Amino acid sequence: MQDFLSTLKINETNAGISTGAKWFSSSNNEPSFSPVDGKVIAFVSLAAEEDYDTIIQEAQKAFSVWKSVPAPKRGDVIRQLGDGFRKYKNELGSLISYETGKSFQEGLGEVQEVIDICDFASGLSRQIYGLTMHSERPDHRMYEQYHSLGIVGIITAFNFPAAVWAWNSALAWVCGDVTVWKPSPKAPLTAIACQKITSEIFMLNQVPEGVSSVVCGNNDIGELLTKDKRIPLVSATGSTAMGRKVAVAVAQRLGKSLLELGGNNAIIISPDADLQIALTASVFGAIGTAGQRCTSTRRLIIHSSIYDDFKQRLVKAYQQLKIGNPLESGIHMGPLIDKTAVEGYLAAIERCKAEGGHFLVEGGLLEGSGYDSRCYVKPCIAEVSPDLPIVQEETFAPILYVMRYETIEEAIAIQNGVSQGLSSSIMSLNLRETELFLSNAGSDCGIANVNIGTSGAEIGGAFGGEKDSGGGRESGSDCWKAYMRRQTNTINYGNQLPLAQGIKFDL
Ligand code: UN1
Repeated sequence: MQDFLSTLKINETNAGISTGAKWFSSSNNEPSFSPVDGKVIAFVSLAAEEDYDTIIQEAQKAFSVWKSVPAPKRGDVIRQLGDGFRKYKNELGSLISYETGKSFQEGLGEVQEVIDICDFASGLSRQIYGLTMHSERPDHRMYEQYHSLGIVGIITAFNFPAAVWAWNSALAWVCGDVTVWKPSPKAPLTAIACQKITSEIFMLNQVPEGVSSVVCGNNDIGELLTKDKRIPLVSATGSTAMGRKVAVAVAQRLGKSLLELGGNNAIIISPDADLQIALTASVFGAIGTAGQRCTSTRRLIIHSSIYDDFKQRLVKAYQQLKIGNPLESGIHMGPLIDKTAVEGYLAAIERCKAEGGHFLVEGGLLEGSGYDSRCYVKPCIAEVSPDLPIVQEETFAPILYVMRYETIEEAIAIQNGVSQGLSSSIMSLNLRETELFLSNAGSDCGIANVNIGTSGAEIGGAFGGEKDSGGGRESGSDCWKAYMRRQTNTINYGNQLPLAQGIKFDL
């Protein structure tokens, strides 16, 4: 047993259902495998339908208490929660790296993202502002205020097994909501560790049982969440295909959904780019988290005048990448999450070749000692025409497609010419190009960056995308509004009842 597991109170077999201090087990124990060495890290018991119902009932009870706690008091608990995550940063970063295969540096970065959103939410708890407006009627006052919504269902993916939960739950909690989290079955131990850290802080503050719940389970639990009328908001992260199902199920019962789905993110590299910045950003974007971020860079759109030069730099950089155990220092890229992901990666390479793509850096499985889990692959680069069918799809793997352009308008059209619209960037020191890229005629994505890559957003901004990327916005800015219900209040302090729109009605 690794030290970080015992510090995080992960046992050989773990209950996977919890309302806080209370943990419930079931007879259905499933292993969580590490893609790093292929070993079983620990077992987790999964929820059945009856367990799910117990959790929702507890959450409903908790909501009636938690919503009455003043927001700044709730914010103070979340401030302490940030400190809880600071205390376990190394251990949780190690677990994330071991359970998902992302580099230890990225594991630490993910815990930092949890800490940052706790700090943000704590400040937010004193800034839940509504507008006031002037009434058209004499002696009337109008304003709007935000009230708590209820239970927020959170469905997360394996690639950000802690941060995306925290973006949602930290905001939901300061807004007076309670959360029920269904983590990815590929990373349940990270969820259990996060819940244990949370319940340690919540218990110290007498936060009611049920404010933070975890329900480990398979798709059936996700389906229960989406169909459940008791859950006014479902926030789901995953593939576009999954998002479509969630959107339909939640809309059917007129619930609200917040969807953060796939991306097909591109970087435009202009002749006026700082090529060293462009190179580092492109390589980190393409191979960070082994290409398994929704913000991963999948396409490079390079100006023809620098195309050959930049290609050479890229190939050279790829030759220097260190792939291996992500917990060791100096490793750039670890394994893919599992063998199914490896199959998807290999199939995409074959399709790309069949469609006419030409590989500048070949892909394939890495074999030999240290790669025993059979989840380690070679990051690869293919030269393609932008309209190849495979290039329209998000393959969650380190496959980078490069293509050339002649005019900035053409580059923007290529960047926008896919069904997804999450993240985008331009590398250029030319103000005319960068402003065009950011203008209404520019990128159609939820995130548009200049001289930084497509991944690695800060929590302070709103995170999310357009089109097939789902349209949701999470984390910073005014995203908290999604977790509350807005109420407009009009108050008459006069001795008449004038009606709006000047309507006369006398009795
Ligand atoms: C995701 O891949 O689902 O911007 C989230 C980033 C991270 C979050 C990614 N801060 O790459």
